Amino acid sequence: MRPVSGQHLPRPVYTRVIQAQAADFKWDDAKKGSLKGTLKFSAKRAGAPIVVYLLRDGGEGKFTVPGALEVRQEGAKFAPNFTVLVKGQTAKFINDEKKDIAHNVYFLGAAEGDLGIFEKGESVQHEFTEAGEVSLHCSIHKNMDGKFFIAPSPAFALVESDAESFSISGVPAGKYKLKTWQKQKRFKDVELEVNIEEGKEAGVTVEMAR
Ligand SMILES: [Cu+2]
Repeated sequence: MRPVSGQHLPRPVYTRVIQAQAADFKWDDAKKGSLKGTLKFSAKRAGAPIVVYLLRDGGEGKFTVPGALEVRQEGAKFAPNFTVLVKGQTAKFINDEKKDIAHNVYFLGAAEGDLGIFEKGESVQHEFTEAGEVSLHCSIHKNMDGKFFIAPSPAFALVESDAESFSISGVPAGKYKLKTWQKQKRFKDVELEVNIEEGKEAGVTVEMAR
């Protein structure tokens, strides 16, 4: 018997949507600069990535959304298991099992939804229209999970667990709030003002304290 999709949804985990204003500003037409930064930690890091992202004062404006991200499911594992998408980007979940194994995808967090059950060789997709943290689950395989961070714009850097420096290029000149998101929260999240100037590389040190 086919399991009924969404039957065992746990209570949603509360995760705020990142509020980003709408604006007519056009990213592609803007004069650009870049940002280079270093993360400094007051204690040992969790073995998990950190995302540094920028929120533009006055609104994010219109930017080109990257093409669909493909997520595979062979062996009842989401691959990639974690990644950063950009607001408006689509994730396509592909059931590429070799055997007749069905999968489901439902997600909780900034976006919540259930894409139903799909068989070997089938795929489902979803456009993530809000920014924030989203956890991925399968109603058939309890241990199958993954995570997305949906960035509010393309101005972000994924800092892997063994890295401390980052750079973000192609950022429209202007004032921003730099924020952090941690896959495993161990430090206080940071909010800093940064100013991106045309043709220049701004520098920032991000202090991550407990
Ligand atoms: Cu599954």
